[in-house]
Amino acid sequence: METDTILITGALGQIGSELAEKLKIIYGKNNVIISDIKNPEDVDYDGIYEVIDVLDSDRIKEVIAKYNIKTVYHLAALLSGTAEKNPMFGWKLNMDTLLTFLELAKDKVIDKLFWPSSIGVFGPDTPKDNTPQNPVQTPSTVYGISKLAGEYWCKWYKEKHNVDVRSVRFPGLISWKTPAGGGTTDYAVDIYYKAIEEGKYTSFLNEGTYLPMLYMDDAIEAIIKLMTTDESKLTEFKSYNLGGLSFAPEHLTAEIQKHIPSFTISYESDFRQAIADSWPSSIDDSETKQDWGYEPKFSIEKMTETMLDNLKIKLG
Ligand code: AKB
Repeated sequence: METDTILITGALGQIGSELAEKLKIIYGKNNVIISDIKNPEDVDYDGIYEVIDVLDSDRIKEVIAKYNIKTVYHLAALLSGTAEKNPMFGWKLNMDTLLTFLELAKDKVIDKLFWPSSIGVFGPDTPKDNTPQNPVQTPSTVYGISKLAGEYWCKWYKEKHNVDVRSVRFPGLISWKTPAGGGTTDYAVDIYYKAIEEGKYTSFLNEGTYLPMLYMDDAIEAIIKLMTTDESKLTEFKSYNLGGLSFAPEHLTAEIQKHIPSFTISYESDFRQAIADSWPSSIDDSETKQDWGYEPKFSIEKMTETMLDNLKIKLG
């Protein structure tokens, strides 16, 4: 595989921390530059770390020039819950920074960009079950509006300036290495921590709230597969649907109880219930499969086993 110098923004987050490790294996430690806003003294990472506030485009350009970066995975963003509480900052962070990287790609400073979209682009008027690639999209959150606008910007830069920007619509992502932060689907991560730490969990989403979800290993595989697919095979220039799992809190509870029989759940929904209610329950990703052969591997059973085994070690 050809060597590429890579920058990951928001790299200390849930996706970035796992993507960085995988990319280091593929491209080599010195070809993967990770960045985030934390001071280096507070970062435990085996590799090259740079402090970047993604709203500072001069700093981005400085780091890109320093390492001759050609590919960017731009992950820094505010998720649905946090953006809803801080709408103007959510819009600015999610939108301005995407445009910075699209402009850099247009000007040929970088060659390739990955940018995650989300099931947040769908809304209450979108068909809920097996949501297709291009249904009616009426997002009702700041996050969803920013992701939908971002998708159309990606398409515009591709069509007008032939920018190589690639994107997937992530569902809820479940992982144990780095906690999720600020999303509506976060309950599906928190529940595992609390199952081990306290043997019980109060869910901020109600029983019966089905959402599309994916285990992190499958999400990372999807990113890498999309980014290494021949550009000529890609036909969707906004963002690709990703299917995977679909479940409600009671299904995770039942799975956890197979390992921790005394585990209990209670329900106290908050403002995120309305967000979840506006999102799909399951996703149709047939166009994704057709274009670049994405195939997730983790079932709810395998995911639960992996989460509990690893968190037991991590949490001591
Ligand atoms: C969120 O809940 O905001 C994210 C997402 C589905 O994009 N996990």
